[in-house]
Amino acid sequence: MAGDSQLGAQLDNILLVTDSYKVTHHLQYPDNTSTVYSYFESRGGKFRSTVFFGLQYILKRWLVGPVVTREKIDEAVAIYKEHFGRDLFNEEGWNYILNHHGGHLPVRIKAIPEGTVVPYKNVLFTVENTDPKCFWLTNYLETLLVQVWYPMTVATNSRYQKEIICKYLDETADNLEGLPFKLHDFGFRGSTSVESAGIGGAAHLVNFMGTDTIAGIMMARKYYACPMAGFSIPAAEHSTITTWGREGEVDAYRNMLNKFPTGLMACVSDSYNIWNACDHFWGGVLKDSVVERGKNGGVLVIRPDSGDPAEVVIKVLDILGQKFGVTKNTKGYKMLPPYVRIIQGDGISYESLSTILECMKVHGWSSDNIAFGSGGALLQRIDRDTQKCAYKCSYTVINGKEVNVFKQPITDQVKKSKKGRLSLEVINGEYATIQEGHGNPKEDLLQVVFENGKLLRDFTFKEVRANAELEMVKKRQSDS
Ligand code: AOY
Repeated sequence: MAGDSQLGAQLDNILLVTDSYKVTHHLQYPDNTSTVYSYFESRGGKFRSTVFFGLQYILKRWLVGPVVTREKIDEAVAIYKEHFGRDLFNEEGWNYILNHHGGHLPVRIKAIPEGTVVPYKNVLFTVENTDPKCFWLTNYLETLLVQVWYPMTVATNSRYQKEIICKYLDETADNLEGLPFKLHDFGFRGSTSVESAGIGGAAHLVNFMGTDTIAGIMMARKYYACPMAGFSIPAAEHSTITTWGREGEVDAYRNMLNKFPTGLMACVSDSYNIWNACDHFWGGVLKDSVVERGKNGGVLVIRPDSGDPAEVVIKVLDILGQKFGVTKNTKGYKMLPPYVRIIQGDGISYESLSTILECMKVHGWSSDNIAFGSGGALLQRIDRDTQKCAYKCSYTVINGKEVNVFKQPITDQVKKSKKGRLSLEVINGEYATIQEGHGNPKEDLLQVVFENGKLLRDFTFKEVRANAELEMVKKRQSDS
């Protein structure tokens, strides 16, 4: 039992990664059911389009290869017997997969390529059993597969923030060059687990290149063949400043300049009085050192971390502008000298970004002076309802007869589901889900990514990023 814990738990037991009630569902379908076909969609939600991302991680982590073994079946038998107080587990069905499929799951999963941006209310992936005896397996997998809502929703939320920043750079900056580093992931500590931080961190990196969430980098490396998906810089936290004592604040800042004499360096500056820190320390006692550091290509990034974000950002920019001077860029907006920038990492969300950037614009400041950090709102302040993610059966074969199935609750039209076999096509330049098997297979954008235990498509992070890139960025890249 090498690798097993004290309780003899089989690691990664797919038989146990489901909701309890699903363990009883093989007994509930009509007699002679031979196919169950289900699909996943965003039924609506906060953002009109979703970035599809993260299914490949789930497939590689849980479904690829001979994932059913004698030991896992034995463990599931014992666990479910105790859990329900009786024998309900489909031991025969799982034994069949072990004996007739070598433990490979007899299902086919078709999905839109990862990184694709699809309007909500369209099919994103479909699942069906490939062995008629395993009709019950399709929805046994729902619990695990629907967890794709998380990476998909983080990638979507992050991309909508990229759209906002892009718009303001387009209006107030010389170019869009800085965009990939304008929203830095601060969310590791606010995540519910290292695994979640990895998944969410990687999802943010679909759109951006800056992160402090190392777990996200490791996830992109292992599951999406990306050697280094994200970058960071030396930066202070409050402890590295406050340990110098209140009287030692300026010495702490001077030490930062000395220890990091070149390149980008960020310093949180609100430990006591952000106005004083900008006015009398960075722009006063330390000003010559900051300017000198600039001559070696150094960039000091000042980080306020409290107060009303929009107000604080404007006031910090005004103080730094007075102290270090300002120039006007090609669009007529104010720029600090190239060796001083700011990063706002407190209170950043999809909602607050527009407020801050609009406030900067109104006050004549280019958005190129600032970068943002986001933690809780980026990786945690979302749920499955943010994009109303759901997995529903739309087609079945019973007694050899094909049946289109759906739900249509009188109490909620939003919960109405699609009917029949589905294909995702572009019609008149727009994504459309074709129902009831009426789609044209040649036009179907859903690709088989998994079949009978094998991964059939392996997307690289580079492909995912290219698929998710903003239209404005793609246009600028093709123009130049
Ligand atoms: N990191 C840019 C690099 C990162 C951070 C991480 C929570 C950074 C801060 C910074 O400049 O200030 C986790 C809070 C901050």
